[in-house]
Amino acid sequence: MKSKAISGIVLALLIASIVIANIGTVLAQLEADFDGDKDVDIQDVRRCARAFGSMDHDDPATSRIENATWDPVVDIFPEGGDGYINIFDLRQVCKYYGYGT
Ligand SMILES: [Ca+2]
Ligand SMILES: [Ca+2]
Repeated sequence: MKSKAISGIVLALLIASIVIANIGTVLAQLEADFDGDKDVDIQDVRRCARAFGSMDHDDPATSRIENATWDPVVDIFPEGGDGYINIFDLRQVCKYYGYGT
């Protein structure tokens, strides 16, 4: 009787840990859904790729306008963004490609 109760508690803890782990994944996947259509598809990758190489500010020391294609929504890596759209942001979108389809 006591071992069944312990097994039940262990099973409940296991299920709770799986649910908690998946909540983090789902939130990350939703973060990569830039257009809010509940899936991460080529449109989301395209939006990130369009901003690739941009920064949240223009560097006056260069002739290039770094913030011309800046899109703050696609700055998802590291968490909270870093002011640069680079391969790590694009990788994050591609990591969740196919979610919701
Ligand atoms: Ca989408
Ligand atoms: Ca970034």
